[in-house]
Amino acid sequence: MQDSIVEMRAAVVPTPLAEPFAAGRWRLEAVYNVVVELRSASGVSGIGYAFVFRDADGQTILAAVNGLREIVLGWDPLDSTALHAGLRAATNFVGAGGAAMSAVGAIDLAIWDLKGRRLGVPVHALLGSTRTKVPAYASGGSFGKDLGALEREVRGYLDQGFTAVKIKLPPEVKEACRRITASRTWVGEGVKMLYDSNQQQTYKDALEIARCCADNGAYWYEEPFPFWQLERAADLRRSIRCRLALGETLYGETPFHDAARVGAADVLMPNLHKIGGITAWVRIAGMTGLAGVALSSHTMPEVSAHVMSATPNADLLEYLDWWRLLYEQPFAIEDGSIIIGSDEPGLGLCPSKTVRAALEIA
Ligand code: SMN
Ligand code: MG
Repeated sequence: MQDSIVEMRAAVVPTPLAEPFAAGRWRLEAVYNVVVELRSASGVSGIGYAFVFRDADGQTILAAVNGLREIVLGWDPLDSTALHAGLRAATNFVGAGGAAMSAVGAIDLAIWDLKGRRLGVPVHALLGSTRTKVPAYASGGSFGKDLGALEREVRGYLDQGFTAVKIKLPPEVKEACRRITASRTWVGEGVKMLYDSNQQQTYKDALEIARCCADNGAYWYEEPFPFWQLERAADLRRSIRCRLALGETLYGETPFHDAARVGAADVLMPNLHKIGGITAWVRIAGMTGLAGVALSSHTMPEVSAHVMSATPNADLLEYLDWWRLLYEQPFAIEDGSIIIGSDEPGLGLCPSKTVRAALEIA
């Protein structure tokens, strides 16, 4: 059974969005995926991913991944906990977050894919779950859209079978509340609505928006404040009636410990590559589960479906179709759930032609 990683390839793969997306300070036309492939002496390979909003940031993570090659090569992929610790130790001085942590995350994801393929088991089963249907919400609602276009988009999600939808809120309180009250009338009682301020609000404005969310039965209100203001989020959370979610730009494991400790959120939203991969997810899931906080994965739905399937304190998975171009057969949506629909072991995702060409593999 002993094995050894003998090769690492990585590349930045741009994936254009079907339409431009505006959220917080971002105006996006494409995302840039850093794809990492590891191959072991036994001939098995695994692929992991990170993504960013600019090609230049993708190149920075790519450099960080390549800088970790000397740690990764020669390691037994089944010895993934120690390898993760080795990667964390190697990046300690460059920083406990940012590109270095995303590099660790992408490599860790590749290791878990490789491990599953080596053992002939899907990653969700390695993590202790046989459930292949993971409840999800559709995420979109760019605030670059007028109300008519927003309504068409939201109704489109319902037509696809989603029963939960998240939209972005612009920073002006009146316009934010207009979108909250209007969207409630489009979807009816049975559909969960989620609203995201992307770290753009003052305390007083956030209070008002949260009140509007509560009055309209929102499922959660997301990220009113900059990511480091955990205590402030905890203060707000104590004085509002709707649930508060945050965490998509937190790196590594420790800020999730801090967030749970101060009571910053009802739902924490780790992003798999930013936290350092599946090894980190398992720790965060344990820690937040004990603290009574729910987890919802941020982006990368196909990969996240595996960890969400095996997380007892999981809330809804975030679904966006932005990653479909990376896979031969992206997972389908049925009745508002993402279906881990492959009998393949590991992450069950065959790389698309575009990814294979970028990595220069067959
Ligand atoms: C978001 C952030 C980054 C990329 C896509 C979407 C957003 C979310 O804040 O919560 O989905
Ligand atoms: Mg968000």
